[in-house]
Amino acid sequence: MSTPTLFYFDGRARGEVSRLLFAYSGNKYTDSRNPFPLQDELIEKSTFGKLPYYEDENVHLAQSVAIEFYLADHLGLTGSNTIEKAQILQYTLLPGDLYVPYFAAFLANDEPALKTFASETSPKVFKKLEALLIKAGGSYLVNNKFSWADISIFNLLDFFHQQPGNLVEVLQPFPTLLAYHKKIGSIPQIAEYLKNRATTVF
Ligand SMILES: N[C@@H](CCC(=O)N[C@@H](CS)C(=O)NCC(=O)O)C(=O)O
Repeated sequence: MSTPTLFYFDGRARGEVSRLLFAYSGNKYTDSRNPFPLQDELIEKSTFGKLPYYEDENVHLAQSVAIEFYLADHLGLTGSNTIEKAQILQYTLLPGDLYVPYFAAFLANDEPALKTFASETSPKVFKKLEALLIKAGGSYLVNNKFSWADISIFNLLDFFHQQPGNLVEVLQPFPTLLAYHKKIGSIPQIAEYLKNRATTVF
């Protein structure tokens, strides 16, 4: 059996939920971290010419959320009925909505846009998320069960903890989200992964 390979850049962003799912599972994989801009060989190989891209002996996949779904489904973390599955998916698609404006501003070093992101765009989302988590009981986002949604939203909160520019300040008015970030981050396999994770710029 060949080892699965996850191709991404040397950063967290759209690759990190898949890495966290591998860490949670304990399954072996090759964490292929590639330079930017993408080399022709990888543009050719990947489904749509972008990363992340995933390969194992059964499937070749693009799109971060599709790769996450594939990994999470093998772990039983994608819900047990249609409603749960759809609710989990709504959370796992949310980080991308914040990555788009964040990276547009971050990569352009656009200070005013970064300020708007930190003072308006992201707090609006976290206010909603905090209320949803409280309504769900404060521990897990969907039906009181640990799922892919929790790994994905944990990673979004963690992204805010890691990014420069004191982005973590955005989370301070949301104590339930902060406690949730701590709790999911202390799941033993996840805590072990985070302890050994190298620092990257995104
Ligand atoms: N919707 C896609 C977005 C893929 C994407 O835009 N990837 C970026 C990095 S996050 C990329 O490969 N950029 C390199 C390029 O466009 O050459 C996903 O979620 O995987």
